Amino acid sequence: MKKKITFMWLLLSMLVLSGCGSSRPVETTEPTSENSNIVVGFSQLGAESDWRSANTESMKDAFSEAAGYTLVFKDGQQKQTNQITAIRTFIQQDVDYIVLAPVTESGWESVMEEAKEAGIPIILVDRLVDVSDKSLYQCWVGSDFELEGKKVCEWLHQYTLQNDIAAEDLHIVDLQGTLGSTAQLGRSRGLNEAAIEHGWDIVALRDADFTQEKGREVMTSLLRTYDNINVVYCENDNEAIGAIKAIEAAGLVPGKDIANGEIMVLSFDGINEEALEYAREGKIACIGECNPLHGPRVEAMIQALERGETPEKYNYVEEHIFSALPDVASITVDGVEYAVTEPVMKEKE
Ligand code: GYE
Repeated sequence: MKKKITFMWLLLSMLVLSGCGSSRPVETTEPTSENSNIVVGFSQLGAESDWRSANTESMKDAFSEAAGYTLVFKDGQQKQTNQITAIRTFIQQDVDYIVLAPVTESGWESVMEEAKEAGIPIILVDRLVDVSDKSLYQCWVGSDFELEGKKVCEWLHQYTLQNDIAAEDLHIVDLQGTLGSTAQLGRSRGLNEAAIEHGWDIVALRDADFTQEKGREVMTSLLRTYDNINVVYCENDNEAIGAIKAIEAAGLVPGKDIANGEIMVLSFDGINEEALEYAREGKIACIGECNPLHGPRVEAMIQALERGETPEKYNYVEEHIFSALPDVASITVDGVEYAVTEPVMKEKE
């Protein structure tokens, strides 16, 4: 039951309703073929990282006018209240689909019910929402964040075995992503489980909000507080870049030689050229890839819905693991082997 209400049409009717157009005649002709685009409201959570910028670009490319879409894009600036307002605006505009990249998992129930009552399907991208009624969203595409965490930790475990580093000699700090986001929850869980399994020392966990500035700030303060940190697990590349700046500013060296006082940096994403360069230099020891190019995937889901099909509910993307260090050639997690590859940005799909 597609509405195909055009965006222009909708703006004109809003002008009439709000009275702004009352002094002028308002064109109220029926939509023509050129304005029969599918209208997609996309609530992006923010612009905190390079991953996010690549994701936004991928979505904008996929939902172009040329492809038959009108994209209404709203940047939530990392605030859930902004995203809720955006969704309410989309409902008022009677868009055909709402795509939501939620900042955190909780607190979406009521606004998603409003969309359901209005008959507007919601598609989730990247992170998930924690709602008991899963019919509030049609489907989701994103990464298995816990698996990403497990992969990076397994790399670290193998590295310590290769280099005779005792588990109890690892003193790790976790620069967490935005607390309560699916990416943070999964990656933090991956580390926590590996630490329990291997007996690693987790010195501290701190929120660094997936940004470079927070990464730098938090790492600076951790280095002042603790003198035994030898591994920093950064939950994205922007935090890692910030952490490296903090390590160097403190007169320390980011690198693999933790037995001789270097601090090993681990990270996620693999989309930021600066971070990939650091990985090639060994300043970042290992990056768990996180693929942001979801635009064509979400577009394919909308096309399936348009054809009356039911897309798979949960869609995980395949991801690699990067390291320039020769120590670990491959890792095995949950029975699956992953080759450790050169830190080179993967081709856009
Ligand atoms: O890793 C980080 C971004 O949710 C997968 O959010 C995403 C994460 C990504 O800010 O860079």
